[in-house]
Amino acid sequence: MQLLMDFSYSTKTKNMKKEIEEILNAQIEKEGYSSHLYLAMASWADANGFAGTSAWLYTQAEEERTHMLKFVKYINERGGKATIGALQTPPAEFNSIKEIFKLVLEHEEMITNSINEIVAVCQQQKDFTTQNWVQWFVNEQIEEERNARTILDKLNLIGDGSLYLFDRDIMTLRGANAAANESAASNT
Ligand code: OFO
Repeated sequence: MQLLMDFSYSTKTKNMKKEIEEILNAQIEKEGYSSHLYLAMASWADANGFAGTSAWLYTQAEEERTHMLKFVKYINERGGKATIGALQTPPAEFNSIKEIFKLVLEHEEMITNSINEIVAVCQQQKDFTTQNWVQWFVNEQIEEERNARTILDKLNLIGDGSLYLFDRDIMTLRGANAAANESAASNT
């Protein structure tokens, strides 16, 4: 009796080169860690009474999870094999809201470099389909960095002042930046 199912009948063609599969799988881990990191920050902000900031970070953590899923689904759709590994433990303690957003910006700059590296590997490997697909992330990173910089600008303006209004209004920045991005896109 055959106990194991035979998956060799898969109709998917292997359209993905090893180099592309590897770098996209590495990005799954990075997007997963982004989600984890922002969740840890959200939890810290929540526990310290920053309801608005935690809402922003919880939403961001969800967004990062959808980014990770996009990579998982794309790799499998193109006949590659997406792998899900263990994630590094993010920090549990932060010194301030400003420190959190400095870390967010640094992290997003690292992700931007990582996405650019994917584009470079696509060009080397002449995988123009993946290069075209990953363009969504190239644009997304412009927004991610802009969001973090806008928030840091607000925090610099506040200086040592009260964070009450910042925490109350932070979610409106998400909408404002989305509108700015849309208008920038429609002008190109
Ligand atoms: Fe997935 O864009 Fe942030 O990390």
